[in-house]
Amino acid sequence: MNAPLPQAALDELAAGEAMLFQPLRIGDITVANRVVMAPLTRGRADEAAGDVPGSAMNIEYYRQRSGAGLIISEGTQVSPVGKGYQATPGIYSDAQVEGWKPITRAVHEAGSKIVAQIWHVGRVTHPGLIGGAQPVAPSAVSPGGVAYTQAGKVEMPVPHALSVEEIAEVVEQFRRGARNAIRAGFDGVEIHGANGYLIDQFLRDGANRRTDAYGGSVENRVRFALEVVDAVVAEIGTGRVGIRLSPVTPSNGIADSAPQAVFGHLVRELDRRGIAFIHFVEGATGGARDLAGFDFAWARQAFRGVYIANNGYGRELAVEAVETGRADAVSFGRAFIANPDLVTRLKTGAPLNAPNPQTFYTPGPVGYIDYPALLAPADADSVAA
Ligand code: 8OZ
Repeated sequence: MNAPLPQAALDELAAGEAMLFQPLRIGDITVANRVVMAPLTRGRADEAAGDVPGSAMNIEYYRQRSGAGLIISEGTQVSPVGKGYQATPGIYSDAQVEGWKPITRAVHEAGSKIVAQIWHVGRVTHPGLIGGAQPVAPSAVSPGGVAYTQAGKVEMPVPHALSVEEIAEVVEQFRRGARNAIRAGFDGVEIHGANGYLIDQFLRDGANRRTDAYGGSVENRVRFALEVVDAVVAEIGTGRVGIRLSPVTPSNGIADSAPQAVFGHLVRELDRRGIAFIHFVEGATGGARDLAGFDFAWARQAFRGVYIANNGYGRELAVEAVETGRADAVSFGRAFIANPDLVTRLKTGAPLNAPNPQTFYTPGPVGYIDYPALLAPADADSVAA
């Protein structure tokens, strides 16, 4: 890999000229810059209407963040049972598709691109969030944490181990999610394969104790992920499909004895399929970057599609990562919550607003659409003119 750039060069590049701010082709999607808005659960869909997005404030939230070259939507469950948090939006009903349409339209009108993150939480939920149903997973192993339901904080129960027939149904739900995403005006999808949710549960031997074709060997544990990828690719084409992976995260009680082996095989198979991008959480999601267990530099070389890097990136590290070729693009999560105009701030070196974790998941506009931009777009135009 290339050596890091000297500080003076980084400063100069960060002043608007850096590769980070240059266009990129991500499969069939051309983006204006390499700053990606990471998927962010915000819990502000209309739950009473059936987990439907598209309120005026939902539209405004995404519109405000359209300076990102690419927006990855908050996780959208592919079925009612795939939901793990209050008021997360779905992508399985016609009402949800209609709800997403004004959001994707607003983002496109503002000159950005948006893919839907399609998501199934598997065992990371509670009957109180999924209409009384039992959560599902590869094996009957509890993640050992709590879920937040209308009734308050509750232990996540032991899930039902999916039968082979039921696995095929979940694959079809992901396929439908991808089809619906395109119907709703998204440019593509990101399959949520990270953070201890259903796909990750199949990948890891801590959660997957199966003895059939979906468990045991590395090839068997990767099978479900690839069946989902293949179904989604068959539905919308390789150039519009990416996946998010977190090979070493401990999120949501997930663990594996040998992540390099399982994610090594998966990355090679994804490369063979030619999907548009892999979005890597480097380290513990939202935490330490320096966890052992997976060689991200290897993955960068092994996968010929676009490498989107995530986790703990600031301006300097992001500029350096793209400039040296360690990544093609960099995603920002919490920084995008608090800075609707993050790209402008990164270009100019302006200070960033601090996110308020108290309002990450609360209903309503506070902490959602009221973070200040440096200049209102109209002001920015008049300054430029
Ligand atoms: C934080 C809170 C709720 C959900 C993830 C979808 O970790 C999430 C998530 C994060 O990927």
